[in-house]
Amino acid sequence: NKESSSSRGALIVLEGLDRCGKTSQSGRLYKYLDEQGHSVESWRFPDRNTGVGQMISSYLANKSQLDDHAIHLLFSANRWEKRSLMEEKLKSGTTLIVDRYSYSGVAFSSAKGLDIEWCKAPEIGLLAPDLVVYLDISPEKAAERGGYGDERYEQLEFQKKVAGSYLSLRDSSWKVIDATLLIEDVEKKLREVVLDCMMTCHKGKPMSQLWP
Ligand code: Z5A
Repeated sequence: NKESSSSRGALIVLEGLDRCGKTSQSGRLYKYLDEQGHSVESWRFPDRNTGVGQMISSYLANKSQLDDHAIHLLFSANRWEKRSLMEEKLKSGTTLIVDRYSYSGVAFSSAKGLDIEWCKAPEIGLLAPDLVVYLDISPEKAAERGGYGDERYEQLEFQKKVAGSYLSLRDSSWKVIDATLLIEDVEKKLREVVLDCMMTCHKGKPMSQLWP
């Protein structure tokens, strides 16, 4: 399961409920690392630019209907279609800041009632993040941030179930940051854990695969 490597980039994943601030923080972190001279890219899942991503986008906009299992597999396929590029980038020394990953896949589908082990299965073999940061906010507080749009899943009752799913997925390696702090304070805490993780990857921490 492990591969040896040297001086590689770090795979940083941001997770959390809708409106927790992932997009804002990814942007700020990217800008900071880039200005510091690091090789860094900002990614997000779903990646709506691929063929699979367009099917997902239409589903999220309620323009198409799909069986819960089928959409789960599409979200997973969307990560698989980026896997080799992801590995290439990391090996060449580029750090990737990824807004949502397999944990979103499992949290959202299991919140609909799908079996959690079934949900985890198609993710096996994807690259394991070097760091998962959970931006912690209650569903109620998140809903207050500008309200929800028209996309599927943007409803308080469903977000409460997603929060419960995330809780059962979290392990002690995750870094949890209070997402209700001032945006600059979240940013500061995020930088600290990310720089620390980048250092361990730079020193030769091996890459591994889901689920470790
Ligand atoms: N999904 C899935 O089911 N399966 C999968 O495998 C994957 C995803 C990968 C689309 O995701 C949906 O797909 C998502 C999960 C599901 N559904 N939901 N819910 P998406 O990534 O396209 O959408 P999103 O994650 O929900 O993104 P978002 O709405 O853009 O939220 P965000 O990125 O976490 O937050 P933000 O845009 O940075 O901030 C939201 C607002 O809060 C904004 O006005 C900010 O200015 C404000 N904000 C941010 N931080 C703060 C602080 N600290 N204080 C005050 N206000 C703040």
